[in-house]
Amino acid sequence: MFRVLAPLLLALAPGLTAAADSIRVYNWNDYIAPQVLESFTRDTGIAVEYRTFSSAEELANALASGKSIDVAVPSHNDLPALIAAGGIQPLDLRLLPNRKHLDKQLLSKLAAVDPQNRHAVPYLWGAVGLAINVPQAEAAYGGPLPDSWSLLFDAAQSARLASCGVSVLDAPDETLALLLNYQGRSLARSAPSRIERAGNLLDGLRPHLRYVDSERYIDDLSHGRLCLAMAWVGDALAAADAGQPVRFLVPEEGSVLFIDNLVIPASARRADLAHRFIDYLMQPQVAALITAETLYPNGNADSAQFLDAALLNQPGLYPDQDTKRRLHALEVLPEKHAEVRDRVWQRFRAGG
Ligand code: N2P
Repeated sequence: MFRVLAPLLLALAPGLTAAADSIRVYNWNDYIAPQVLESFTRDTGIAVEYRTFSSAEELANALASGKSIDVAVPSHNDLPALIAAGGIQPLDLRLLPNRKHLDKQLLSKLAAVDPQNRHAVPYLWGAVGLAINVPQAEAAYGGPLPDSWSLLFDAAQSARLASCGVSVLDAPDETLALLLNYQGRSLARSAPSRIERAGNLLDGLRPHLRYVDSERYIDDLSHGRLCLAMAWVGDALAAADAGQPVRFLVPEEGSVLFIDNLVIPASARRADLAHRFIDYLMQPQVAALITAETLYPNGNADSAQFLDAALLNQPGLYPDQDTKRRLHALEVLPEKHAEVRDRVWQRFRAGG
């Protein structure tokens, strides 16, 4: 269950304290600055057992497994179900003085999925888009590329790109929302039969895809092994930073935004220390460091002063006005549709 990808067990020197304070943190892959974990342990004496996941499903399974987790990072659209199931604890705001640095607008948006912001504080957020290795993709496509999700969702177009490598995130809510939006519809308002048909369309694309995965693509994009990937913004920008001619595109049909949040699961053994960790991450300088390292925007209004101008103005990182108009927060899928979504997705991911 716990994939130990970047196992940073930052234990205190044995013997320093009899029962060392430690917390278990479960975060998305490539979603922190490792030096922040080190400085937290140095400053507080609290060790962090840090593990990562790469899909909402993996996090949901871990939370349902009963294994104790002190801090987790669910996306906003999964908060209502988690709260309803009693999967996460209300936060003690008195233990989170750095909460004052958070972006008020973002908090009020989040209140729609977490009434009064009782359970979650925003961590990082961002857009879903297409990461395109332009020279490779144009060569395979045979000319200039349309600024459209058709590159992926139109089977004739993705077939032309298959030779240089196409991938899709292991993210059913995002993918289905984008496909239905491309078809002029909305996932949240679609009947199960329409979700089923969307799944059939995805199955038809499957032969053109290298894989459905949210982690492998980061390295592959950074090494020129994929020319088109449905991507989360920071992962795409990381490939550009690695020197590849990769562009992050929010296509003309628009796209979805996610807001990922720090929460304390019901299974936490050390809610007290979890609050300290969450508060630590909300220091503006720490938030800035995390954004600089991950290339994801943060929810910390006071961190901007600690960000390099070059980073603040990096195209794509903080979406410009025009792009913002085309972005909408991922909608919450009605609980009764989760079953059809999961069935359709498992089939697609496995190979159509
Ligand atoms: C970064 C993970 C992004 C999280 N690799 C999307 N919710």
